[in-house]
Amino acid sequence: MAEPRFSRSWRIIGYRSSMDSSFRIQHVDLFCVLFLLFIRSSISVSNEIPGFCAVGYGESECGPSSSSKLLIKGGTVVNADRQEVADVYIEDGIIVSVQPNIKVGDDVTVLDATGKYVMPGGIDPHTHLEMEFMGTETIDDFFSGQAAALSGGTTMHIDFVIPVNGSLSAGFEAYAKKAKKSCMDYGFHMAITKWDEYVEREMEIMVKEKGINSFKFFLAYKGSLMINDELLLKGMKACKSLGALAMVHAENGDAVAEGQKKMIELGITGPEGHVLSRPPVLEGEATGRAIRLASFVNTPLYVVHVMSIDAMEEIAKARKAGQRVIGEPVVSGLVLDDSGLWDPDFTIAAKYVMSPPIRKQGHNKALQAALSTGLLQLVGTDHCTFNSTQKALGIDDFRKIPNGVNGIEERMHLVWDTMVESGKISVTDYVQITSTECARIFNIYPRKGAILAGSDADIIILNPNSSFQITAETHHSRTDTNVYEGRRGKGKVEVTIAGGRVVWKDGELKVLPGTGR
Ligand code: URQ
Ligand code: ZN
Ligand code: ZN
Repeated sequence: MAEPRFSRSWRIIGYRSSMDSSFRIQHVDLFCVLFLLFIRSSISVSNEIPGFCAVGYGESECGPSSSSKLLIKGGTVVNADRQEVADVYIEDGIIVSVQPNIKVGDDVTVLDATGKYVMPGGIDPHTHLEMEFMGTETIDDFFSGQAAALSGGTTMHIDFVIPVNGSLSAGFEAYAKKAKKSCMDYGFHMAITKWDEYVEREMEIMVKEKGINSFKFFLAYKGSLMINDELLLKGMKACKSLGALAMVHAENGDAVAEGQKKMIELGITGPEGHVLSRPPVLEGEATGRAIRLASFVNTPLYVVHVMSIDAMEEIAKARKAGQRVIGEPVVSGLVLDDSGLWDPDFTIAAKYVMSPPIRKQGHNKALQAALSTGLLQLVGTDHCTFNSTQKALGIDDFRKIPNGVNGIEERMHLVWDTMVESGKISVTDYVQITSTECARIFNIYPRKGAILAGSDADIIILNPNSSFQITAETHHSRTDTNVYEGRRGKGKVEVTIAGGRVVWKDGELKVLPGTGR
């Protein structure tokens, strides 16, 4: 009987036979209650996020602060190329002026930033929100992942669209839908997982009509996302002709499969098998291969999540030879080592499983050094969160542990503490590697990545004399574990402004689904 599911008549008909009248009435009420709950739930997504409140800064009712006029007073304004003590005046989401002693009326909300740094909000070039992967879906969606980002001083991210059955447009539509609940600005890269006569045309449409200017090729994840060199060459040539940037996940997927088989045959099924099955040499081989093929095609190359000395040295060699290669370390590779993967407690060890794997002590220090001297150019997170239940899909076979770690909320703090507090880089370098360089590479500078008149008002106020502590208990991601659990450090992002609205202050998040562009 083809009646619409929620028509009253269907429901009553459905139950008349077995239920007494009072029950039916209850049923109707139950239906209204369910309907109201459904409406309410779309509003309450955000209530699952700790520290969230709908009351805007300096406002009484819900939502981000709507006072569109803001003055940030007396801070040290830092851009990638200079720093100065100056005020920043904002109207309607745009920076109007940056100069000392700006006078304003009393309809302007004033934030005191004396003794603190006023910097462009972080831009994370590498995230996976609401991504279907390895038989499950990342636990953070576009709302929770972005809310976590904002509470950590990141005001934009660039996510990876995965084609649907190889179709780029279908993939784009799916991700555009996911992103509707955004509470901060975002961009898209597109993965290429298959090649046929349509893909090249679709890449052109993505570049010319959909605002995508970068495409990612996976040389690992055999049987799912992995592509071969023939496709990589075709993809690089298409990127060259379209003026798009080729990005690569560089691990030798065939050798990884071999390594995995060997571990299982040795009876090693735990998370440590993950790191043992894909050693740094397999990352170095694939990075070198991709770099040489990019020079053969003569097109720039962006190497994502550089996790080892092996890969970093391939990039450094190519750059020294004048080749346009960009290297992106991620926070996990910069500050962690592989010791956690050997923890006897599966839940603890599995949270560190990502690819390429987090490496032995020493690789992280070398990546920090390469980043501080410009051999590597910007820092991402590869935020790709699966909670402990999802990770347990691989409880008896590490090949089934969904790969990915958190970081979108912790990046700005961990880079400040590890790289600035330690004196490895300056404050202007910090802005360069956490915001400006990403904006420049993906062609959104200076709208993004700068505190200049005319730029979007995506700004953070960082107090260098304060400190932070990371725990899954207090973080804003939806996952129940955190690979930086218990970590403390210097520097605290006290205020985050996104699109001219104060969305994070005094430990409170004020974000609304649908405000991100
Ligand atoms: O490889 C990636 O970048 C995705 C699938 C995230 N997972 C990971 O382990 N890096
Ligand atoms: Zn990857
Ligand atoms: Zn990734």
